[in-house]
Amino acid sequence: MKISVHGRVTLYDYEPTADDVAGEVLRGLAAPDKTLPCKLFYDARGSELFEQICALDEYYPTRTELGILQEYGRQIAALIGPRVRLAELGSGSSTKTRLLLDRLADPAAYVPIDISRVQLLEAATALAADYPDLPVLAVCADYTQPFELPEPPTPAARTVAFFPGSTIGNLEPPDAVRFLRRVAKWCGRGGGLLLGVDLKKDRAILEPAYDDSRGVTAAFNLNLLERINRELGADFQLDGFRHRAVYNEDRGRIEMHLDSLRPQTVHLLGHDVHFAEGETIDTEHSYKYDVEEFERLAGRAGFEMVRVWTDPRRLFGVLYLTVA
Ligand code: AVJ
Repeated sequence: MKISVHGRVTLYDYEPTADDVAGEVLRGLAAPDKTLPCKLFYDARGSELFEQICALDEYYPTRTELGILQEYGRQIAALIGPRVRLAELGSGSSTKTRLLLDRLADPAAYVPIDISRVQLLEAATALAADYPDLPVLAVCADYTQPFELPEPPTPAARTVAFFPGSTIGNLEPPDAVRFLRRVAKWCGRGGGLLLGVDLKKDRAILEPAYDDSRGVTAAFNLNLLERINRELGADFQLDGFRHRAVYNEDRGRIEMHLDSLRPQTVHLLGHDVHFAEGETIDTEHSYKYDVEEFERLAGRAGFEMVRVWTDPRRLFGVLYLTVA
């Protein structure tokens, strides 16, 4: 891990190497059912496309969660309490964080954690400029891998993890439990977790959110192949694949795919990867939960539900949990 200082931001760098990325890509494409890890969406271009997704009419989660944080921000800040070390998992543009920071009493530090180094530094330096008294300790990491949470310059009263956007839905439920156990360890007794979760709903709302009319989500999905071409020297032909999103109601998840439109062979790091016509790469699962269902899952990781806030249409939930 490397530590560097960028203005008022200290960066703790655990960025995955090109070798880590290559290993995961090769493993995913060698499997009988081809997959690619969704965390690879977020290179500089992918992060930009994701910001565009968040602004789409069809993509309700971002604006719904922002509305909840706005409406109940004072209650949330009161539950979190003074002198918090606020660690945000997958901080992206840090837009939602500002709603919290504006209401928190004397926060001890903000610890944004993100896999996209470019976006992390940009967001963290902008935020540090707007909150001159707040220590900003940025961590570039794949947060599903081990890393240490930096200590604030003056001790915090408690640690609260902020995990918005329903990103927890990207993990398979058993992995989500394992991951939340690690979060519980970081936070310790008396610590908390403020988490956004996308709720189960009709597929007529879900599917357009992941297959928008302007094709931004399709571009976001296809950028994965472009990135692999760019970073690993592969030769994916982008017009040979098509974006598809379906709601798998039995498993309670949106599944995003890239379908091969013809038989083709892709060359990648000395390997030939064959695709039959219609063969698919599974690129993302986005699990949807009922509040009770999520409460049980979090309970298995040692969290106790304190409060739930939702929007009037019950599209999205913001949950506050503490370490039991
Ligand atoms: C980043 C996990 C919140 O699953 O809704 C958006 C990613 N993928 N459109 C989601 C995503 C396609 C998103 N999360």
